[in-house]
Amino acid sequence: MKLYNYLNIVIKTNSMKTKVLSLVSVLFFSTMSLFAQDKAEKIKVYGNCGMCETRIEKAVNAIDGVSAADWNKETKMLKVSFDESKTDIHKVHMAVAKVGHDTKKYKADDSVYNKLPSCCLYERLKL
Ligand SMILES: [Cu+2]
Repeated sequence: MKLYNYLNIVIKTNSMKTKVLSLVSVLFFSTMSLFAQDKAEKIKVYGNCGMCETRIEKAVNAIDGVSAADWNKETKMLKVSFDESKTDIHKVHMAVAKVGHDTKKYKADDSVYNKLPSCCLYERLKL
């Protein structure tokens, strides 16, 4: 009888442990998936008009790992979401500079800037 009681307790404890373990793993994996969500950042990108918006967003969206890019011509702020395991914010800076738009980190080549349509010739940063 004593042995039966003992076994009964062991079995109950074990099923409790299993429940706690599965709860812990559920919490763990949901936390992991939160971390796996894309990182969102905002950077200033110099530009003027709707054409600039198209050019900037196209360049940023072309980066592998970028899921969203939105540039606002009023605020000059670019909102970008990306997978941190695939790319980083430096690549975003470089991509917009490459198509003629200065950021605070990278300046576009004069040759690229000079080829922009006249409506896009924003006032350049003195870098
Ligand atoms: Cu423009």
